[in-house]
Amino acid sequence: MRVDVVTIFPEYLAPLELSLIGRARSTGLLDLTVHDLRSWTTDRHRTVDDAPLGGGAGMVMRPEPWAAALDDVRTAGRASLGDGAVPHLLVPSPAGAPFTQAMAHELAEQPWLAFACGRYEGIDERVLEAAAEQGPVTPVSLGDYVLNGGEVAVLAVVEAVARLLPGVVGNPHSLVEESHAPATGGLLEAPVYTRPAAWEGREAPEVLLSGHHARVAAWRREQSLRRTAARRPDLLAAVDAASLSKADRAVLDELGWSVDGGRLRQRG
Ligand code: 6GU
Repeated sequence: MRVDVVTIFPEYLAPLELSLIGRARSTGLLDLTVHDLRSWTTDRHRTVDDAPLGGGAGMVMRPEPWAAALDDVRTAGRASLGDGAVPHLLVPSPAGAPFTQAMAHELAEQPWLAFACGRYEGIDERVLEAAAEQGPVTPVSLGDYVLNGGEVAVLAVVEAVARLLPGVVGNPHSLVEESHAPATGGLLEAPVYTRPAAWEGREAPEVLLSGHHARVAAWRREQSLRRTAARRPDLLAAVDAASLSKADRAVLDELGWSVDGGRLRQRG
């Protein structure tokens, strides 16, 4: 997969040289280039921003350097991926659609992603309009809170996507049962333990030492349901009730959840 990141803080992306993502880059699974937006400025002060039209607080990123940067990124990518190649442009923004594991799986199928990191109040909207005539553009948000710019979101999205590429994570089985994976049915993962079985007076759950695989699986399923009910009732409300066993329904009933029209609903 090819990835291009355009930012005014290239050093912010240095962590992408570490760990599994860094190794994926050095083994050629991930061809990632970070570009400094200021290379596409033409004035002596390398200006990238200006006051918002219509007034208001903060600054807005000017369209000219962005348009030139995205043009050059597209040209360079085509030289390496072929003339018909088009990047999927992701624009981190608190006003974007929430980034999800489902989106990570879709993006992991793409040959080429590009990220436009805004700072200040964001990028002039016409840059995104013009880019949308060249290929797909998706504004993405990490969640309902405000960061100073898109760089942290790029770190998160690149890591979430790249670890799904074949060969990036050593043991592909570890991708199967994690929280939000299709195999967990949209539930959170159960708590995990390792040795020692007794630590500072705290015992690990006895069932995990039993060697009884079916009992371990049933315990983990119950813990997933309890944890999801406590922490993410929104995820539980989205579960297809047809995927629930009798044992699942008994646990959920105890927690105050009933099946209603094929979905779960909290009583009271
Ligand atoms: Cl992607 N960008 C910014 N600036 N703030 C955010 C965000 C992104 N996601 C949540 N807050």
